[in-house]
Amino acid sequence: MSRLIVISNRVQAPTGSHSGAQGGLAVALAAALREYRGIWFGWSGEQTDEFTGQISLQRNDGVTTATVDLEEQDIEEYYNGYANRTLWPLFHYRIDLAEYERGFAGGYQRVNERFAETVLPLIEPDDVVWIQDYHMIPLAAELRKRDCRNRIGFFLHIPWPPRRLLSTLPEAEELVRTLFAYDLIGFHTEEWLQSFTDYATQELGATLDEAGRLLRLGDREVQIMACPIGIDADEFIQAARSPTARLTFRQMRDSAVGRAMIVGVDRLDYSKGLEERFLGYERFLLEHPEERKEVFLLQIAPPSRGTVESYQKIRADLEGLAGRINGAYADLDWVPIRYVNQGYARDVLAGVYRAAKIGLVTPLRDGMNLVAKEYVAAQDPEDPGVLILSRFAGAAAQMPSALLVNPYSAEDMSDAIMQALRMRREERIARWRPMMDMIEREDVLWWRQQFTHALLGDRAVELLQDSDQ
Ligand code: ADQ
Repeated sequence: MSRLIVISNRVQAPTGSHSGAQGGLAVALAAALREYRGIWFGWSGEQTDEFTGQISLQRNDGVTTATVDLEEQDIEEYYNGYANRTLWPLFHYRIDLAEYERGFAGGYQRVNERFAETVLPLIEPDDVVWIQDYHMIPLAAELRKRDCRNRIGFFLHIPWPPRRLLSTLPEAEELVRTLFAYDLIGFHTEEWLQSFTDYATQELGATLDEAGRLLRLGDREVQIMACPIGIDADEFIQAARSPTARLTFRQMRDSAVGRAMIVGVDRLDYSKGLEERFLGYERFLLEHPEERKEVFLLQIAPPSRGTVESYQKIRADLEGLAGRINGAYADLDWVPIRYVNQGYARDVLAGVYRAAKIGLVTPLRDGMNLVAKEYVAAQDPEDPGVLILSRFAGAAAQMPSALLVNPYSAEDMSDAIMQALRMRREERIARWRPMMDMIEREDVLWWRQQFTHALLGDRAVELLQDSDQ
């Protein structure tokens, strides 16, 4: 009987409750695995002295996970190196931060070979394989070298960079060639898909069919699709109605003492445009002195990837900036920025979102951005807040009724904050409704169905029937 094998860098065993801090992706993949049965394979997050390929199998809440430990050099070169210091900045258009080191590239290749060796015995002839994200681009090619004939799909969660930027990567050509080992490649938006086809056709001489959905290179043919990820809308709406969310909402409104709260929630990452956001908010305070004590910005940003230097720097820079702005504007009874460095459970976040009059989501570049969708989903339909959204987030393509801004322009952000504060209830509802409809329609279930159905074709139905038995 065929199953779905999901492979990603990190594996998150489901917790089975919305009070945890699980992201939408983990929830979505766990749900797909429950539906199609199967296994979720990846790195345990643990370090071992020497790589052995020994798999630890676990079953949690209906999902089987299979994880392996990596040795120190693997973690340094593959994860901290090529994934976080080379591909992540490059794919977010930050070639100024990208580090091109042969050692990183070699480690990335080695770990992908190790993953291929390790996971191969778990894959049965009828299984379909779904590989996630930029950590694992060459994995299908490595599996094919080991004679794996299964259908294999790949989904990229981050942007695909424009051709000219990608060309700066020494291994670009090789890396893109390995993608032709897949049967299907998914991106969040048409923009990322087009950047990919642009590189494949212009640099490698691949050809595209008339519909723009099938790329050919030599004897390989790969189907491509734009398939925007959604949130688990039902679960999030439920979380927003939970007692914890209600309590948080009341606490936040009480502590706001009648002031309008603006909220930002992001992993502490340079792609999220946090410094630019603070500067945009500072511009607003400067241009509108009469509004100063009427608002405050709550920025929630738990640190991530703390071992990478650029992440230590952004943390220090942001603390410095928040301190400077608070120093310049704070008064006895008001602090303009509340900056919080920790993660919160989803029902607490839902209460925070709902209490905020403005959701400020201004990444400089983002594959999708789920916070934008969560903010909208948590709003009171009778009195929703306003979403200010970067036009460089993948989510902007699906949410044209948000206030779209250029996050590089402090003036643009300042104007949008003013517009949001002045916006009447009717307009807020008129802008919110179509976003909410889209979030409910194109939720995370829809996303994985779109992808798995394209990957499996008619077999999707068969697999579902099998899993019912
Ligand atoms: P991320 O870069 O992690 O994901 P995003 O899509 O915004 O970005 O998702 C972040 C998730 O983490 C959200 O579900 C959010 O609620 C949660 N989160 C953030 N801060 C938190 C906090 N302080 N406490 C608790 N939870 C917090 C990558 C890509 C995105 C893409 C997703 C999914 O970079 O562009 O949308 O994958 O494909």
